[in-house]
Amino acid sequence: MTLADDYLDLDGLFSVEELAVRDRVRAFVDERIRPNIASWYATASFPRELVKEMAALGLLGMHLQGYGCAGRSAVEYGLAAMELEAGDSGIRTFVSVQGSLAMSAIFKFGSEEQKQRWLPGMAAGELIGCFGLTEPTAGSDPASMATRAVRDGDGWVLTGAKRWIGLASIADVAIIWAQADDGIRGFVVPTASEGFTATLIEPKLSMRASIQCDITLDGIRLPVDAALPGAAGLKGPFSCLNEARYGIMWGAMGAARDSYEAALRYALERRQFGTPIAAFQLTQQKLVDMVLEIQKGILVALRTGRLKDAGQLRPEQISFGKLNNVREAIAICRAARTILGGNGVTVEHSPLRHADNLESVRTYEGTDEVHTLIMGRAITGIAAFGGA
Ligand code: TGC
Repeated sequence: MTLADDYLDLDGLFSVEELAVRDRVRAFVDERIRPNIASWYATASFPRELVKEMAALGLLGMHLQGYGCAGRSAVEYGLAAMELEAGDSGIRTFVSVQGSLAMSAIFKFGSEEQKQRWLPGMAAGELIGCFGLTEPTAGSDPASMATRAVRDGDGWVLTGAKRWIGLASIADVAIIWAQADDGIRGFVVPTASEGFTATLIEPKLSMRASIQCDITLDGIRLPVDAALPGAAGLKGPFSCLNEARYGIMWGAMGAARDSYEAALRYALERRQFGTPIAAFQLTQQKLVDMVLEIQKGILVALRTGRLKDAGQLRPEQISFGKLNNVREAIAICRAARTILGGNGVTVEHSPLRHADNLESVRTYEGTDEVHTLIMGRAITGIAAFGGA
């Protein structure tokens, strides 16, 4: 490691085992994602063939215990997310939706039968899950969701629509959050159920190597035991969002690091005015600003991860990391693109792809504004989320 790679020797803060997990995922990204990502992005293709390979690496439900999951620590999961997103946000999103959202919902709130039915297959990459919370008219404010769950005889009937749902068109199972008479509940919905339709949202200018869908739920009939017995109210989905938001704060630093490295390589090779552009003071300032924010962002993620592993992490602390790290990562990727000049707008170079992906990342799992206001509420005691 050189100062260019790890200025403050942050590697010294991780255990040998944590670094081994990171290096395994880094090698996978180098071998399987980097050579192909430009083509997947250009053609808007999600590389489904990688799912079983990621499962074999223990990346699906990585931080969950039992049911075929790897039972890794929060810090190890974070390091894996960082490496995956150095490849592409869309690939890290797959792991987040599958593990942090869909599997976490079943793990945290499911019956033993639901866990046995779904989790081992999901950990093995044989079954894919999605997580339906956001709706066409309920994004930042999921409390206003219109999807309804009505008791009918000895079962449930689900009616409504969801939007921006990752993986829905290839999913075997959907965790659907719906308003019931007694509040918001979660349901485990096989996607083969009559009345379930997932439609790809395309074309997109972001997350092109990833799948996001509209879902319609047209009077889906479910048995009574399709409800997640442990979830009552918004606390259920929000607890799953905590897991995904946590992974994002690490992942964003992976995209930032990859952009910085691309810019540094280019700046050392590219000559203008008779000298490498790395010799220009303005270029050095950009590179130094990137190093400052990447190293600080990793420290934020690591502190958050250690708190999570100690069982002491509060949701508003996750907002700190998600807000800061994604915001800084976008700025870094855009600055990296400027060093690449005109060449930086081609798909051959990663920084603009990362920056475009991060527009989605800064929006899903709580926008910059939502996380700002979660922090504002935490420090003032006053909720300022909405109008009258
Ligand atoms: P609020 O009154 O604050 O809370 C309601 C209940 O939830 C509890 N709670 C939490 N519990 C665990 N973790 C958290 N982070 C929690 N935040 C709140 C809270 O204690 C309360 O419990 P109880 O027992 O008192 O009822 O609810 P609010 O409606 O006022 O919240 C406001 C706000 C803005 C913070 C919240 O609505 C919010 O976080 N909005 C952003 C929603 C969001 O992130 N959406 C993205 C969804 S991602 C998705 O659907 C797909 S993207 C991934 C993909 O598929 O690709």
